[in-house]
Amino acid sequence: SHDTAGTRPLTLLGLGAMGAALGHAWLAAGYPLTVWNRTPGRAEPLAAQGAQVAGTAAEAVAANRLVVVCLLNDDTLGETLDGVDLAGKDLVNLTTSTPGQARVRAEWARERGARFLDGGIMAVPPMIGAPGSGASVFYSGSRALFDAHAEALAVPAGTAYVGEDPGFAALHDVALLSAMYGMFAGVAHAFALIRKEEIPPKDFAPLLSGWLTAMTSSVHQAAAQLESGDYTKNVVSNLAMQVAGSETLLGTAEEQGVSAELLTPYLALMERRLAEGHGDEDTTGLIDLLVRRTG
Ligand code: FVH
Repeated sequence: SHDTAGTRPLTLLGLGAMGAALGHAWLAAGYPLTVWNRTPGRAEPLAAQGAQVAGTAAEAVAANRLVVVCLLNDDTLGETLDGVDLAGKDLVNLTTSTPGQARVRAEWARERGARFLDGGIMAVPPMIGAPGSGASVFYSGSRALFDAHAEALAVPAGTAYVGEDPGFAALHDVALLSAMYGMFAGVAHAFALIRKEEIPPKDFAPLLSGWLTAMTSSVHQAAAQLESGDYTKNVVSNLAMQVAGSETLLGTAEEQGVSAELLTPYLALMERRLAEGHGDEDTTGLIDLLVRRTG
């Protein structure tokens, strides 16, 4: 039965940096754990903490209904579970994949008689099992599986169920990571601008961090505009003004001897949107320029 009782045993396949952190968290919380890793030596620290070490992936899967997999990539998962009996198993895939790979993997699991839940981990290993670290995992796929194992799944990190579509966890994960890289790009450019001056980076950092934090409200503004379809609603800094201002950004980069290569793609999109007659919007319309038309 798929009850929700306390510390039921589980299996973990993959003991890399992330898998090991997950394993330690479950053991520390008192969950009986069976583990397997291609390179057996990596199981030793977990064995010392009380984990059962299986000789093969098939043995590890056979040991428990709940099977968590955290391997390098989707191909690795396919190789590891090839020919393994998954009938009646609850398979939770914490291996990073694309949404498309997760959907195919969900169907693959269903054909083998397993329930499937995909997870996108928003954390690095030291954040796992550390309350207050901010670690979280997006889950999508079988709601029944998510509910049945809610307690165990909440041990390593906070959880958020984002939909029945098994691709949604990966999609949320990658969307957030992609936004993060946009922020990293801006941060790199900002530090490059001050690099040759007598401005200590450690004095500049709190100013930059505070500004980025203040600007996060733009996320909600964009969401509200996308929901309403009116990109001119509550506009504070319109596109015409921002494009005019971009000359100052480029001029400053030039003066400071800094390549503007991280900025120019975004500025070019702003110019395109303005040229299409949307000077009274802010930057939400750029999203429509990014989405490729199909058909
Ligand atoms: N570490 C991180 O910061 C990120 C945070 C967000 C989520 N990712 C994803 O988590 C998956 C696992 O990542 P990891 O950090 O544990 O990765 P590694 O330390 O490199 O461990 C890889 C494990 O995969 C096993 N493995 C690799 N190839 C094979 C194979 N052909 N057959 C069986 N197992 C394989 C490897 O085994 P071994 O090398 O020890 O024998 C490790 O167990 C990943 O999707 C991240 O994107 C982590």
